[in-house]
Amino acid sequence: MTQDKQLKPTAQAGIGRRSFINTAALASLAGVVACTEKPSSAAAPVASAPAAGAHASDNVTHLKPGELDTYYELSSGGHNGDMRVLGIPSGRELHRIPCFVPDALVGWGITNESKKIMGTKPDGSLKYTVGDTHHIHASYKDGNYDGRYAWVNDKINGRLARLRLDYFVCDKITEIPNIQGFHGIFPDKADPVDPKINYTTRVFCGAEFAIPLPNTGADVNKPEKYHSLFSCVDAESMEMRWQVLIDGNCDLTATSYDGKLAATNQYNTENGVHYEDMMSAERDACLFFNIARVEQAVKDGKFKTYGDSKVPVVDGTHAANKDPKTALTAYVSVPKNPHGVNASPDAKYFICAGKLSPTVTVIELAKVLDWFDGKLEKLDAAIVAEVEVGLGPLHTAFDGRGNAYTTLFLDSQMVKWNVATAIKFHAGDKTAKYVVDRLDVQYQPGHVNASQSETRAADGKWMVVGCKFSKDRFLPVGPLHPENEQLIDISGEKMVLVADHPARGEPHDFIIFKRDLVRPKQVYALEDFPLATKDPKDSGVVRNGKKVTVRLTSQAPAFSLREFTVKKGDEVTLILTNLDKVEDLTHGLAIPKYNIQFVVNPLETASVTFLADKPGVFWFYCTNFCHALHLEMRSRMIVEA
Ligand code: RUQ
Ligand code: CUA
Ligand code: CA
Repeated sequence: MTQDKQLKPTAQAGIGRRSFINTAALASLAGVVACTEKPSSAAAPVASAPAAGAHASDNVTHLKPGELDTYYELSSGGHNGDMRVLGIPSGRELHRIPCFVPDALVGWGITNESKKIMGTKPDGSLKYTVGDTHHIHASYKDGNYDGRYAWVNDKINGRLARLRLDYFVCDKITEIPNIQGFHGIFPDKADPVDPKINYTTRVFCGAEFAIPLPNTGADVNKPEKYHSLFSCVDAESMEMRWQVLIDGNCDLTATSYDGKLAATNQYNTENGVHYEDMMSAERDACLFFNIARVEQAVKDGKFKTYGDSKVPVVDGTHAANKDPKTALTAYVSVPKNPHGVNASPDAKYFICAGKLSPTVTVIELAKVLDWFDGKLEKLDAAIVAEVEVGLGPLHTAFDGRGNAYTTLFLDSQMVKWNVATAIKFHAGDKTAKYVVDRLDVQYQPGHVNASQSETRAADGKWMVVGCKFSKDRFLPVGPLHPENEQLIDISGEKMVLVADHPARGEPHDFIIFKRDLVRPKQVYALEDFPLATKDPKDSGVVRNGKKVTVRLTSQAPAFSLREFTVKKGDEVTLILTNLDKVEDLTHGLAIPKYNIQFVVNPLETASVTFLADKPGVFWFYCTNFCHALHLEMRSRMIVEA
């Protein structure tokens, strides 16, 4: 096969009506979005012909009261800065997990414990109060989720948060040095050299925006100084391990099941500063990292550091990686401004979606490894299919039966296509019909995921499509519309739209997994909190100069102290332990005029520190409805003048 042939996108007969979107057409991307929206007459779900055999949705459109969902969905919350937990198939939102931004319900960003995780300035105030979560992925063992952790990125301030899936709380946040526009993340699924480590020990992070390194203000007008870094964070310690200096940028991230490869799609190989520059080339890249070699280079001391950061940075640029046998990176050419790179559950392929090209590119991982071993002459030969699917392909999900489902943002459609047939078609069999089905969605889908899609155990039951525009699908609520998360049954040949769920802006990525893969605990353990007050009799006020510590406990319907007294000007640390050990018996503590509110779950301890700067009587009270005497659950804080 000639290189030329491999690089030319091949078209499925009858659907290859449009090719690349050019700069002129994209001059107003907003305009493109507006005029491809379907009129509301097209809003009703397109009837799919009834498929042979039973569908997952046959009996479960709505769960009956008291019935539990069979899958969890962990979803990002976009510039809400939070993380969400939903039940699938009901689409009910069960929980929001605060991480990067303060949360009034639980007092995240108010308690000392949460502030320590979030990070503070020298004056004790929060370092950041905004976040933009996009990508969420969980830890793996043997190619499936192991229920230990999940991670989510903050694009605004370049942070990675970890969630413990035993308590569904954020326990660590790491700020990544020398990057901006932190976008894609993916945990590894195995170690590249030690086969005994068949679980996640690293999290890879892609930076979308290139910045001068170091970013001190000296090199703002020197384009050659602008770079982005691909970063690795230790899954357990959450410390930075290493970074790779690259040409172009990172966007989304994927990892192979054998731990040997990670990849990121690149839409700005041009290193453009303006969008016209970023879309000037006909092709960009899917950039592969040889993890074992990167880590060997770090071990061998072949790295630099930038600015104040001590994190080793190895050189992954084109210039430094010309010889495949020593290369740390491989730049696989893919069409114009790709978005999304997803690993197929058979562990063989990464699929890179075209975005500005109507194609998807299938890259065979064994061939990329062959290239690194010097056994494949042309890297482009790792591309085993590059086929047209429709306009604006963004993300791809899988059903475990060889089919892929790609969101078509501009066409407002899901396209179901068969990977093996697409490979046949690309190899020259023009009778191979790789497009299996199309389904209109409402409207402009971004992310998609299917049940267990990003594991070896993809089960092809449910798919959720995150539609960026909901338009006319819900009661109008003013200018800011909810998004439309659509539930689609993919258990049959045809996709069947089952339900619309509104979502507050703005979820991006999500994962859907079987409920028995996590074992959440619903009551804390007293011993887990060094500050816990185990006996209500130990409650009281301890003074140390101007620093005052108040210990108290809660047991419905009372706090252990009826009142406590401090002096104006004291720095007060209030430590509250909830001694109620019954599931669901959470108390809250709010202090009027002191801007304090937080909750303590069963057997949890939390603390707040504040300056008693206002004299008077302050009724602190329980905010979380806990008892018939919940309203009476209040005590006095007396601040003496
Ligand atoms: S990226 S659809 Cu973070 Cu696709 Cu949002
Ligand atoms: Cu305790 Cu309400
Ligand atoms: Ca580009």
